[in-house]
This record gives sequence, structure tokens and C-alpha cells, in this order.
Amino acid sequence: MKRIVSIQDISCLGKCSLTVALPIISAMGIECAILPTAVLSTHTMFQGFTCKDLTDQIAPIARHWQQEQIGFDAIYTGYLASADQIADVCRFFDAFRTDDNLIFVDPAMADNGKLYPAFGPEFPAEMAKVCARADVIVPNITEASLLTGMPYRTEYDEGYIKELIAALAALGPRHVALTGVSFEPGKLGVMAYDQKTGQYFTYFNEHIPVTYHGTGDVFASACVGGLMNGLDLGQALALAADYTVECIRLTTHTPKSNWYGVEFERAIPMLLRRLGQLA
Ligand code: PXL
Repeated sequence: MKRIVSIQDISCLGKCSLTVALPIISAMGIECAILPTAVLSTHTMFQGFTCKDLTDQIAPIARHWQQEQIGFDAIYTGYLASADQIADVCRFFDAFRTDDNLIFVDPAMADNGKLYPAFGPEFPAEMAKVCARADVIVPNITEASLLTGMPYRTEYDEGYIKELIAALAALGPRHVALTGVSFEPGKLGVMAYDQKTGQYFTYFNEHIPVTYHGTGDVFASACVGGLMNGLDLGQALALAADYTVECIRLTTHTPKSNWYGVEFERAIPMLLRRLGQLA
């Protein structure tokens, strides 16, 4: 059985980060070990959340796993709790990277033009160091602009998106998959670029005009789960996009849940059906 380690926070309630990654990746038949970066009472869109930073646990946990000669088929990072822990996460990559495993980075730190509340302006440059070591990164447009210093635009053309992608590729990752891209009304999707072959890939789905918290985590988890099931990156991105849209569609019936998160659990049968057709 393939094994991922997911490095991100535990938001005890609120349908994001590890409470999303664990069930989705497990349902896809992949072991999901965890390295929690912090424990929060809720995600940071709630008022008054608590947060216990676990930076001091990363190195000792990594050391123990090395002593036990544990390996991972993929290292998947999401929300990192502070700039202080970036160096530990980079050291973790250096310790556990092999010739054939995958480093998959979701630089979860911002959306809709704004950094999440827990981060200061120095954070994006730190996150860029994590992206530099990745095989695949999956930023949204806000994160891409913060990582590269390029302006954030809500109205743009393909030229802007390709410039953002080129600036992200210059940070170092082999594959850049920019999410939340739209070139025509009613369609939303992803544009990816393979730095080694110079090839672009795009996939668009219906744009349901509501935003929900945690959908980036749903997307990233399904994508890495797809890759571990042997899908190529294009197939995994398309599967993850379709699953995320289905989660949103199923949640639109529940009023006022935007800030809480999507009912991703209800779409797991669809995810597994599609995976079964592809893998
Ligand atoms: O979904 C990304 C995420 C993960 N973890 C925490 C968050 C957020 C987004 O706000 O607050 C704690």
C-alpha cells in the first residue's frame, strides 16, 4: 500500500486541512500518516480560535521516523502554522526525499487577494522556499501573486496566467498547477505547466458562483490521492476539480455554510466511482 505523509494543521472543527486530507486520502486506498504543524480549535475564519504551534515537534518526529527507517511515497504539505517552522519542513523534505517519491505542496496561506489572518507579510517569501523544493505546487491566484510578487488581478487574460505560472516555475518546482483560473464566464478550472517538457495542461468545469472555505484542501487531497493511484497529473487534476465541484454542488443546499466548509463526505462515492474508472 502506498503511504503519504501529510504535513499541515489540525483544525479540530471546520472541514479543512487534516480533517479533510485524512478521510479523502484513506478513502482513495492510500495510507495517510500525519505530521501536524499546529492544533487549532477551528480554522482561522472563526473569531477567537485557539492555536498551539507544534514547530518543536517536527524535528523529533522526523528523527524517530528515520531511526525506524520509515519512507513515504509522497510528502504532501498544506497550511504551515508559522514562518518559524518553514526551515524544519524543508529539512524534512531533505531527509525523506528519494529518487522516486513525490513532494506535493499546497501553499495554503491566502485567498481572494488576502493572506489568512494568522500570517504576517514575511510569510509568503518563506513559503516560496517550500515551493522551491516541490515536484508539484497547487497555488490559487492570490497565493501565486504573493509567492512571486506579481500583482493580484481578478480580471485577466491567458497572458497574465502564463506570466504567473512562469514566475512560479522560476521558484523551482517541476510542475505548477494554478487553481481557480477562469477565461470565460461560467467556467472555472486549473492551468498546469510542466517545466521539463514545456507543456501546458488546462481543465475547466462548471463555475458554481459560491465560495466555500477549505475547498483548496479538498482539491489538493483528491489530487495527491489520484497521483498515488497511478493517475498522471492531468487526470489527477481533472478528477480533483470534478470532485471539488461535486462537493460544492451538494453543499449549496445547506444555507450559510460558506465559511464552514463543504460536505465533502457526501461526494466520496462519486470520487471513488470516478477513480475506479480511471485507475
Ligand atoms: O483551508 C486552509 C486552511 C487550513 N488551516 C487553517 C486555516 C485555513 C484557511 O483559512 O485557517 C487553520
